[in-house]
Amino acid sequence: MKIVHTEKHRLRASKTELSGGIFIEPHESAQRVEHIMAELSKRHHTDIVEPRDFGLEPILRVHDADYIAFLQTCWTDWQAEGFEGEAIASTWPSRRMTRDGPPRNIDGKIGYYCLASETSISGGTWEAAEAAAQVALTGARIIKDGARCAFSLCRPPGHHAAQDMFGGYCFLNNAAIAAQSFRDGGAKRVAVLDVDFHHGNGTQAIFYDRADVLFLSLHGDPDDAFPYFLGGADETGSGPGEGFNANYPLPPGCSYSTWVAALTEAMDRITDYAPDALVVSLGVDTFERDPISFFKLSTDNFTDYGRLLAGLGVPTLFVMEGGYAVAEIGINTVNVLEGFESALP
Ligand code: Q9C
Ligand code: ZN
Repeated sequence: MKIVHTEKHRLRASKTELSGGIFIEPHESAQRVEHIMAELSKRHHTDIVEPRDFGLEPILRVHDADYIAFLQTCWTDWQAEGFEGEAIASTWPSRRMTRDGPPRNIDGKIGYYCLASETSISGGTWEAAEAAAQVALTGARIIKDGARCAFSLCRPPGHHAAQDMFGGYCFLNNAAIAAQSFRDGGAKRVAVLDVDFHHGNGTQAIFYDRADVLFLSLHGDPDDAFPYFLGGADETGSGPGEGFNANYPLPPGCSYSTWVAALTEAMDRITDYAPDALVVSLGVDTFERDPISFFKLSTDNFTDYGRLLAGLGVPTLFVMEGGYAVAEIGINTVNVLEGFESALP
């Protein structure tokens, strides 16, 4: 399958992640893509293409204009304030603090647009995020032009980013931007299946009141896992979107058999929906040795569920999300893609 990749992901090079009360080296690093590219090359996947530039318009179909302006100017504004470190939110419009709109000061503004403070913004973050969205859009175009599947190797990831919020290592919702571009290109119904360990809160929020995009997510129970404040099984959509959102929260220690039972249920929902295109938010942080997650998938399990996904018979765009066991991220990711390709007719 075609793989969309750009070296511009390296522009996302934040030096800090707030974790357990200290600053650590970010889990979400350039090495992740390096390992995936190395494994693709080792296993002779050579059909690698650069993203095209679709401009800001398809990004603005998903994200609010004031949020995009914030991302573009955040680092400059932060430096202009005289702050020494990277841009990190520390105050939010939380419960019982409901004054409307973003404040003028960047220290307040960043809190307005932030959902979790582990994610710092530094120089190049906007440029890398924008390039990752183009990687997703290019993958969608490859499928629109007739390919059965494609892999958009997005970095930074996207599924935690909502219309006007960043966090969880995400800035622009690559999968949602791709899904919306399928709709704008004539697809009647699109499904987004999120198999990252974490709930795709951003994607859910973006499509929650819509019936034209079915969102399904398998993830660590939000009682136990980030992002904590969304991802319950009782979140089924609102208004015209009622019945078009499906969450499968799963417990600590979740085995592959439990996980794949939920996947089978989600796949049945997709089959009933009969979408014209499928976007898979592909996080491989479900791996048993992932440093920040608690599912127990083995390397072979990734090949297995890749095969199962091909059985849906729907044109499929894989969009890279999380996965932090860096030494194995390439093997696990390429296993999904090869499992999928091996089961195509
Ligand atoms: N101490 C994605 O997988 N919380 N994002 C980390 C670790 C944030 C994960 C806590 C996890 C974000 C795309
Ligand atoms: Zn994740």
